[in-house]
Amino acid sequence: MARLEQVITNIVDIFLQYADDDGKKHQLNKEELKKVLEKEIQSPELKNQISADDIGEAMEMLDKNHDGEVNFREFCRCVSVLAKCYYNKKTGKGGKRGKGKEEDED
Ligand SMILES: [Ca+2]
Ligand SMILES: [Ca+2]
Repeated sequence: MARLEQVITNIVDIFLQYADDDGKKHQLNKEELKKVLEKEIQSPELKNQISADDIGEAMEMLDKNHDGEVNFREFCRCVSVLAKCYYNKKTGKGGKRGKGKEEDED
């Protein structure tokens, strides 16, 4: 499979694997979110981006529609925040400001 296709299928597969584990299907509750962040993200730098050490805080940040769970759309936003963090690190852009916020101005 092409690399980008692998990324896409991985994102969907990872989400569904954890989201369908318990409670509502296709929704990550707090426990499920905790497992994803524990098992699928290792780098402390990335964990910090989404406050992964404090599951309540991470949930609050990711749960944009405030229904107490993380749906696929919210999960994608999370992946995109992490990708941006890695991109900024690699290109030396961004710096410390704008923690997880969606600012694109330079
Ligand atoms: Ca669930
Ligand atoms: Ca939600």
